[in-house]
Amino acid sequence: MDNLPFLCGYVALIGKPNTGKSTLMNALVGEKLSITAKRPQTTRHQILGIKTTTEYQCIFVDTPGIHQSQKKAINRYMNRAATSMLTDVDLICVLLDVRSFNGDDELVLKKVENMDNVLLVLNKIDQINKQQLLPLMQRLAILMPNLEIIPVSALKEENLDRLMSQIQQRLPEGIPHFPDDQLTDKPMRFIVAEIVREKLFRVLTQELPYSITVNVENYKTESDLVRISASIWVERKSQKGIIIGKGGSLLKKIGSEARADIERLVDQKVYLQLWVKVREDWSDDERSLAAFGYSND
Ligand SMILES: Nc1nc2c(ncn2[C@@H]2O[C@H](COP(=O)(O)OP(=O)(O)O)[C@@H](O)[C@H]2O)c(=O)[nH]1
Ligand SMILES: [Mg+2]
Repeated sequence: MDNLPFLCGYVALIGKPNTGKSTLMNALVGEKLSITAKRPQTTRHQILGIKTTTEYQCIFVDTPGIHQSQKKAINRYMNRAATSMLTDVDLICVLLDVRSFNGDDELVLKKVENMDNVLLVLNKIDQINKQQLLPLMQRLAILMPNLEIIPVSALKEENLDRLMSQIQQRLPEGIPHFPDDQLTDKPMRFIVAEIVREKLFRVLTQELPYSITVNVENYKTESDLVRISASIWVERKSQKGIIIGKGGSLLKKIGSEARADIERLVDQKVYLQLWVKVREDWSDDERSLAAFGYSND
């Protein structure tokens, strides 16, 4: 065993929005790094999730979803980002949602049809029974005859061992690119902002969340706790009121749910202070965002 070469490679998770890419990455890495939500396109940035064992280091690349509508600039940008990285990775896992296989998925499959380093991951099998699964597996086998198809449930963590061993078999030899305790390429400030953003997505039901930005102003590790303060930037005063809620109740809920997630992640007590601010002069804020840089920590 000891003489086996170490394996290290990049594995892209692609698929249309909502197929469970972020959920799967979190499940495989064992930590909540990438936010997930019922709404499509919650993942705005590309994020790495790193899983290191004694045998391999697998670097997952979670991407914003690929989808057909190219009308909006932001969608075009996300499509480009998701597509351009395909040639840089060692393996591509295409995620498909058993309940919603359609033309958008075929578009994604088209992108990888001439590549040989591809696995098909049929996700959300907890949502259907075996009789329903079989015809879909057969249809995919005809469509993509050379590809291994692995049915899983990212949410219920079913069949992930089999998926992981299929991935491992396809990783190239190589020395680890990251220290073995590093879970992501993003600094904690970034992850914290994402966690707060996820909570906002969950509690706010209207279009509002898309215009929200979260900025972590302070992140300080002290001997017995981590002290964090963050601002939630909105565009209008009325939105500020909605987020704060009656007597501050909603903001409190967002804060305590986010704190629980962050505590689990950093394995330490967390003191989280949240502010809601109206973004009246966006250009100034952008400057300050750049100043924070999302890059140190
Ligand atoms: N039932 C079920 N739901 C899942 C599964 N995987 C993901 N989901 C849900 O599908 C939604 C979208 O997941 P997400 O990971 O954000 O999708 P992404 O857009 O591809 O990153 C979320 O509500 C997840 O909880 C699964 O295996 N089973
Ligand atoms: Mg996602």
